Amino acid sequence: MNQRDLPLAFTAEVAEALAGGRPVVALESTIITHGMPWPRNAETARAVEAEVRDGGAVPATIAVMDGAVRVGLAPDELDRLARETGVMKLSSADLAACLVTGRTGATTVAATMICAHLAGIEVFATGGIGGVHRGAETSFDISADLRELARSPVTVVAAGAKAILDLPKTLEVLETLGVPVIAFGQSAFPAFWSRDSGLAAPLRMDDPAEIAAAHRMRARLGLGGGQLVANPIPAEAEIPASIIGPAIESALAEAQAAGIAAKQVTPFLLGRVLDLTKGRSLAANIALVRANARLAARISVELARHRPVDPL
Ligand code: PSU
Ligand code: MN
Repeated sequence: MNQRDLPLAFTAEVAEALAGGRPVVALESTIITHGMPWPRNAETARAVEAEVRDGGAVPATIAVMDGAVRVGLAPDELDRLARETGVMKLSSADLAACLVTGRTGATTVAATMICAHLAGIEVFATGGIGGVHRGAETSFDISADLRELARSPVTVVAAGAKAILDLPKTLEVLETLGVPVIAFGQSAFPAFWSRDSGLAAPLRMDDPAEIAAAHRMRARLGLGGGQLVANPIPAEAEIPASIIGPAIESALAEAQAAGIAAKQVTPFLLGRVLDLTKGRSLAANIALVRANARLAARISVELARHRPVDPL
């Protein structure tokens, strides 16, 4: 497929970086529209972009606007997205419909992976991935993020998965799908607001160059799909289990009582945990997404130093 036939609209900065083989990091937009309240969402989006730049890479925040996948947003566009209400939350299933109807859409991890790959971007930073929800054995609520990790060859840097999910089941599904889950710099799988979920991560790496090399090795082996890099939240921003645990339990009980389902589940739980922790969860969320942007930039720098081997 010719990239010119795709509904992609690049900023000049991102297009030039990609053409020159320089490091680029994709960033998602659902965290802006559905994950954090205004105006902290806009401040965070700008801060995350600045972290990527400080790390020597070009940030490409991805969203759908005016019938195109925007790869990189100008500062005023980022602001508009952060303020706008009624933005669609786009997962794999919604992307095409949003493009043809001309609506504004924010990309989840799944949709951002699809767009990043089409745009030629190999690494992407976010807060936490979606996963297997608690009670999935009856609700069947399993995020499309997991299936996309198995399909799109993009390395995703996240702070693990949120403890609102069923983490053992999330790790099991990732293993079934053949997705490498690599804890960065420690052996435990991190749980978003806490550094240690109490579960061992399947793999551990301490060097961004190794993560980049594993990304390229997967391509050489013909393995589709990406890698999940689980980067623990900075220690100073961690929320103790005694505070986050009860907040999560209350949020889950409220969601169930209110009959919250499908796409509303994750935004509802994040919003309630924010209120119940009196904003502490938001400060943690901002710290971890910034840390993930820094690590993603380091990985993208390594990827740019080693261009892929041409296929025979
Ligand atoms: N993690 C956050 N904030 C978010 C999300 C994850 O800290 O807003 C979003 C991501 O975009 C992720 C999505 O892809 O939630 C998962 O939604 P669902 O569980 O409906 O697939
Ligand atoms: Mn879901």
